[in-house]
Amino acid sequence: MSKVFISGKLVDKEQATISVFDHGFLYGDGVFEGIRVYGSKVFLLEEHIDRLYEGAKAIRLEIPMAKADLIAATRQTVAANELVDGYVRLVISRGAGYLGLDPRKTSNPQVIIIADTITLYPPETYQNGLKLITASTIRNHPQAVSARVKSLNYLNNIMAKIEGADAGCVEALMLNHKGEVAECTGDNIFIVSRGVLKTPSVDAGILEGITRNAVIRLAREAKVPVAETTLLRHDIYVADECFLTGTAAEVVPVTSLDGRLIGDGKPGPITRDLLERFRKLTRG
Ligand code: PXG
Repeated sequence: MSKVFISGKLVDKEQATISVFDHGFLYGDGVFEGIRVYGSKVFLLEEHIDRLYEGAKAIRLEIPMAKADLIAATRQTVAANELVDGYVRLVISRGAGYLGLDPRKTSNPQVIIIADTITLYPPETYQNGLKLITASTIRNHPQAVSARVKSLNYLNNIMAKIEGADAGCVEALMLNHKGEVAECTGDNIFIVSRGVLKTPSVDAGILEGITRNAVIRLAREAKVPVAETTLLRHDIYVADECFLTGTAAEVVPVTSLDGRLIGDGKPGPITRDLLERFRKLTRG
């Protein structure tokens, strides 16, 4: 029986319910995190918790728990579910109010922690790479709610995901309001060009991925030069290598974009090395 943390305690998942008046449900008013569990340990938990609190602050939502208590509750939920390798979802929603936008009329922000198994890409994907298309739906405009907030409103990304699925792709590239490369619907993007690892900077209007940052650290350890820089689709078309990073995907090679093969159409050496290093980091 799986246990969910809600209202300050662990309950059976059937008992883990929220109000239909919760503004997380009515308006997507809240923030979330998705975190991996490897060998019973919650991976980079503090970084995820920091991002969650920063996002909540940006949307003026006060998480009704101290960081240390939320960290402890996350570990407790993983342990109660005897999760060895899996996924933890933290959801903070504004709480129940009335049928109107005003968050001041809500009370009881909800803190929910779900520990579950995770569906991964099949091993072939890591050997052969993914095909991508560019979605027409752009990433959140930076002058709307920042893409750095992992908010409960993912509609732009969901629309882009559908565009990808229509084209037979499991991920899709999203551009920003200037037409620059931002990221994929649930993953950050990197290319390798003449030996340099490049990825859009946070200013491009992206989620600052925890996996992205871990991979940048691994690349620096491997003495691969890293540049956080503006990328255009053309840069990806002519790149030597391309890969995505994310909590679920880890490091996944990309071998074509909009029908253009990237490099020789096979996962490249720097991609494979970083994938290997990431696996060592997470699996010891
Ligand atoms: N960009 C976006 C838009 C994301 O939502 C990432 C990049 C990668 O960030 P991390 O911190 O995971 O390296 C994400 C991650 C899931 C799932 O269950 C993952 C994400 C969002 C929704 C679902 O796989 N986001």
